[in-house]
Amino acid sequence: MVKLLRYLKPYRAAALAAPLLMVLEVVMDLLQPSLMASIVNDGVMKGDLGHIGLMSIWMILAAVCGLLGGMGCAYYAIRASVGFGTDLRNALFRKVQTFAFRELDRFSGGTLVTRLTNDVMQVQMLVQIFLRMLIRSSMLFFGSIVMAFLISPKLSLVFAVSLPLFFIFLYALLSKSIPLYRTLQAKLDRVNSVLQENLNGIRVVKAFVRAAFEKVRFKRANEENYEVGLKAARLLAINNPIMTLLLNACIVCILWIGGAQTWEGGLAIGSLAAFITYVTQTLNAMVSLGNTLMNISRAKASSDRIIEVLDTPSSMVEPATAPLTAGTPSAPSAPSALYGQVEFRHVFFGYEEGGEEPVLKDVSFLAKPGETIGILGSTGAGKSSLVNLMPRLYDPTEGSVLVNGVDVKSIPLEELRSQVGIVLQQAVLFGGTIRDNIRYGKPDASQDEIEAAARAAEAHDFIQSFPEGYDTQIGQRGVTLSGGQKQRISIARALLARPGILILDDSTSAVDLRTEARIRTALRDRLQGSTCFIIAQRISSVADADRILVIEDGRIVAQGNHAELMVSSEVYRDIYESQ
Ligand code: M5T
Ligand code: MG
Repeated sequence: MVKLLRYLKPYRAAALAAPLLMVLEVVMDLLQPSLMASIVNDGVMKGDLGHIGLMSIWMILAAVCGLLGGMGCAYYAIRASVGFGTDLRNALFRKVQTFAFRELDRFSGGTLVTRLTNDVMQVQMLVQIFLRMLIRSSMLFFGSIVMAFLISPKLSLVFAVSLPLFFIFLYALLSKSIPLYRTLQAKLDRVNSVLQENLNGIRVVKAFVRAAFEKVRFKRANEENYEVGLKAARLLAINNPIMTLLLNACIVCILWIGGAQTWEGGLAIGSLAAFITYVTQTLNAMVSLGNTLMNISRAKASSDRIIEVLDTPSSMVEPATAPLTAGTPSAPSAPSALYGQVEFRHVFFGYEEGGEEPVLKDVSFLAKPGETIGILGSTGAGKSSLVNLMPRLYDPTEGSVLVNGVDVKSIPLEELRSQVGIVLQQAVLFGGTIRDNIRYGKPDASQDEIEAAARAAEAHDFIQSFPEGYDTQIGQRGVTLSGGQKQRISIARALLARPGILILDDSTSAVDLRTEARIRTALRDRLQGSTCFIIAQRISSVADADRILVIEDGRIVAQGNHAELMVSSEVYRDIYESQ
């Protein structure tokens, strides 16, 4: 948890001011009972109205000072903790942006949301509690003991009995409640994750009429949370009466012993009253220290989860080469003859490091600049995995991938990805207008460029048919568009940047055959000289490719053009006949 403290650094002035101001408040709090004692002892008992008046003014002044201190402390503590939380959230967000697909597979989207919101909130609260309550409680605790001792050393012996008693009780309580609160946090996480899962897949839930099942699942998670919460609340509920009982027992003892002293004249009445107040303050401070401890343990789980994200290095290591100097246009890092060439050399790849069987096994091929390569194979064969290695969404476990004749590991990621355009299998659109979605990778694109890309992707006509055309707003995931429309917008997005290498991962699966054929023709016109990889399920989608790679179970089992494969590959013939 200490690790996170560096995010408090920019706010160290506020983080320092808060406890200092709290000191002021506590000192004033500690003065009050003594002032009161003076009023009783020297004013009330002696009938000195002047003294009462004077002391009252002092009391009011002390109260105002205390109030100002308290308010100031709250202000700075909030400032520091909110600043801390904001910076921490920013740091987390920046970290997540550096993650490669491999790390994103590990933290699914849902848990990252919880970590960035709820967990940061918990830790932020803790910082605030720390800056206010921890100082307050510990100062009040020790200060009250000292003040009580100053009034009557003999009576202070009460502490010798009451403090250990309180301590034992608190210890027992905390050792029970801390694990309970941990469980509670875990249960709450479970509720959150069930909820998130459900919301992500709510359409499927509805389509399969699984709402009843989901309701039960959620109810169970929610009830478990409730039960543990109830247990914790019960524990806290007995806490208060017992504390009050112990406190009252203490006060009775003090009155018993102290009362005798006042009769004997050893202790003034007012001082006895003040003494009782100090004892109460001490014990209350102890309880509140216990609470702080509980808060720390609650925030521990959150801070662990935050640190886990912050400490996860990106598996994608950028090459150590000097960045391109500003001003020079991103120069191709290879001779132009190899521009657009892709080569796989004995590539092995698996999603789990050191895990079971690799997904890609010894894949080697060479795609020359300007070639169109079809990739065919049954589902789960490894087609997406293969193409994802080209823009370095993942790194191969063995072997190497070369783009433009250079190992992708030695090309700066930004440069590589500006050259390798990929339309992912799952079309993802963002909230915003259609225009924004198409120019996502090139924000300064002109309307003409956008339209040309949309035309090539056969998207222009349907976009025009919307009353607002390119300004049509689409929901967070483009809910108002059909699957095929979404796919075509994704293609337009990739085309806009005119990448030297274009990958279409099953990108026309939801588009009818005629439109698909038109897109293919348009692509050929637009991407003269670009290397294209087209993954498809239908042979017709790749039949006119220069070369087709047939993938089976992570291996290239055949390659050649349509005519060649019809002769040489049995697998290919099987697929052809089945269609
Ligand atoms: C190939 C496994 C999957 C399959 C194999 C995405 C992903 C896949 N796999 C994982 O273990 N973890 C993952 O995150 O890898 O998968 P693919 O490359 O996606 O197959 P495909 O593109 O040929 O299939 P499809 O259905 O898109 O045509 O065994 O279990
Ligand atoms: Mg796929």
